[in-house]
Amino acid sequence: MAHTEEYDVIIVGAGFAGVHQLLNIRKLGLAAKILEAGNGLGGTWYWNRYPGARVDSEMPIYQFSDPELWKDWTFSEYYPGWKEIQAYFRYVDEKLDVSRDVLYNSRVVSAHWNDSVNRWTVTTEDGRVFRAQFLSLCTGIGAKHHIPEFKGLDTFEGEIHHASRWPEEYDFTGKRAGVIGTGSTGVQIIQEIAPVVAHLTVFQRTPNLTLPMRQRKISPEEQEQLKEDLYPVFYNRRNQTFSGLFYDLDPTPIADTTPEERTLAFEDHWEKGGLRFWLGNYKELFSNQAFNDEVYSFWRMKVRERIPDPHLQEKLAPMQPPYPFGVKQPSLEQRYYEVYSQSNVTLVDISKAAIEEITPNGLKTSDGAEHKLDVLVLATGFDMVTGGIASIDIRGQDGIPIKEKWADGVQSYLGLASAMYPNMFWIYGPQSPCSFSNGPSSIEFTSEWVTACLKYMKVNNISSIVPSLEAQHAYSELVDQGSDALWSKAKTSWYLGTNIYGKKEQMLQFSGGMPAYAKLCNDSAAKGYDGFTLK
Ligand code: N01
Repeated sequence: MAHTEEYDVIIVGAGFAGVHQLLNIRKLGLAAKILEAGNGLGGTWYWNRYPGARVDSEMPIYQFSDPELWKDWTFSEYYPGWKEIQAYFRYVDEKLDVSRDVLYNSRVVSAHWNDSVNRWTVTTEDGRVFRAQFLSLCTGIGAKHHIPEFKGLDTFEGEIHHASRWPEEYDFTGKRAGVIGTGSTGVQIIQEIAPVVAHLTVFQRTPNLTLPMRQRKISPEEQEQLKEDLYPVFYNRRNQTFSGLFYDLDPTPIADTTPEERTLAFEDHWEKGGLRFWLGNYKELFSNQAFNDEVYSFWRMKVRERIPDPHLQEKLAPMQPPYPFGVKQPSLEQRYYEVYSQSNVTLVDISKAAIEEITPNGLKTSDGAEHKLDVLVLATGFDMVTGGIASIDIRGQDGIPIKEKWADGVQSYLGLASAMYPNMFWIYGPQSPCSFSNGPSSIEFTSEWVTACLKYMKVNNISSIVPSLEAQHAYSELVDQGSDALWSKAKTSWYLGTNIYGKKEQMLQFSGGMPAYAKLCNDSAAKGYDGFTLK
């Protein structure tokens, strides 16, 4: 029988959330261990090292807000790439010795609650067993990658890589590459590899309504000045805006604005770049179809200016919106549209001629064409938001695996806990603001909330906490209402789980914004953790 290691808290995953949890729980004097499937810190930035992977929140908002950490760190670009973010995690590790409390190469496969001792028993793939009073799931929203069941996939004689399982080294020079998928991942890979491949074939089902990144270098001097003047303001501002960024949605009713005023606002967002045209736009973007059409028209005009070929214009920025603007995540691009004017790049519209099968030499579409390939990149996404947690065999008071519970739709209380699963929290998971918010903004808020809850329990001698079913139903209904707006008009969207065949359609994230979310969580805590049963 395996030796059992005892801790106060087991944390699953060593990305932003897991590291933040560990550093804060350490301060409470509790013994915590992170179990991490990979061989390094970074979470999504450990796994997603495909060419061109970079963050879409601008510097400095995408890092820990602890001054001890930001005062000695400088990024070189406004939107840092994966290598620099990995280096940042190594810096955090050197400074605070995170790794002494991390077990790498340790994929958690099960977590079972034992009511009689108030403890979780957690096991890893290699058979190690841990027991802890608390379980903190920091698995992120993209832990489970998705490979569609393409016919003949295993017959391909070239190389196949899913973007989030990228090899340490890969040289595209002289290769005929194919990319399936034009989500955020696909866009980043396509613009990065187009200049080096012999030929690139992009298989697009739905165009990405991308936004200009406006990437730029940032000098250490400029950053030092910003640190003195603005960093604390940026970090304090994060819980005050819808998306945890330092700019916000504009609540002005469209009816109270003029077309000229709106056009000037669009121009301003476009020129400043980043996510502003989306998360700094008028709030009605997500509920007012007529206004959404106006936003789309502006977007289409800007994009078409960069595409000389009218056929390509229609494929990449069609006259009819493929879905309301912003109800699927827009990717930030740098030279994406220019790529398609290169003579070595072909765009295949698989909404017209679907992928029929993968052959030993390439990919066949339903119009009979065979596209010859040496390497096939799957930028086909993830079983987002729920996949990471549901792939662990988690059983609570009733012994039912959480995956079974969630087969009919995810339910939670406050997007961080689940009825029947005591002393279990998740950070940046189902029904939290997740990717409607800048990652570290919502992660730090929830992680601090959980840490304060553990402190409250310790001080008040409380050994278990679990949400009531009533509170869970009420909260989940509130989250579901968020899908009433324009969100469901996209045919496939990971926001609603419709990117995965057979997954229940529901809004998986809290879409009311950070301030509303923080208020719900803080109100519960202020009332002695209202909605929870404490023992
Ligand atoms: O995944 P996606 P992603 N046949 O699901 C296509 C974050 N992220 O990895 O749109 C053919 O968005 C699918 O087509 P369609 C970010 O939150 C951030 O790109 O369903 N095609 C789509 O084009 C993002 O939103 C960054 O018609 C198929 C693509 O594959 C989230 O992760 C970078 C198919 C999947 O797009 C997910 O992004 C990367 C099939 N059977 C990711 N199945 C940053 O910039 C799927 N597709 C920080």
